[in-house]
Amino acid sequence: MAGKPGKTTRKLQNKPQVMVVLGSKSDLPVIEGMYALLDRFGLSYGVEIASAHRQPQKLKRIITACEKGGTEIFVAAAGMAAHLPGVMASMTGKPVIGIPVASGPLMGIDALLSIVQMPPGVPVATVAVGSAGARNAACLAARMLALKDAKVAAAVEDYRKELARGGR
Ligand code: RP5
Repeated sequence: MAGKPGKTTRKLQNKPQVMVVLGSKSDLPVIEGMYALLDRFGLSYGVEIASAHRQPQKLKRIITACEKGGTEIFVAAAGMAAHLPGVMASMTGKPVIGIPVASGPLMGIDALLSIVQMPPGVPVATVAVGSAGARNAACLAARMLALKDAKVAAAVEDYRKELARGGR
């Protein structure tokens, strides 16, 4: 299931259901909490690093390959003037979940506003700043896929019950 960062070709051949793209390798610590949740929900995933500003061609190649491979949901994490999720939403019709990262002197306010304030017609589902947002991105992706997959739906309900018992 797991697609740990740094093994691009293998992950893309694996046709991940959920593709996570980061604006920089410096964003990697923010998404660490996603892996266990995505595994728990039984979702295959890949992780790539592609800056919308510095590597737009690489970003386009990743999205094209993922769409051909059957990726259903894209997640993007970026900081500062975080255009990555919005640019990805312009390149695909699949759902895009954006995670604002608190990098730089504005501590994530810049990224939050950059990600949430999309123009009409090009949505990005924006979650909380930082690692809580990353975990919620995994939960939101699972809830979306649970609409058509009973196993994922059962895993989501199991997690909700655990939270209700006081789990975190
Ligand atoms: C954004 O700028 C990245 O997503 C990162 O959060 C921030 C700083 O990037 P680096 O200079 O660390 O590569 O594009």
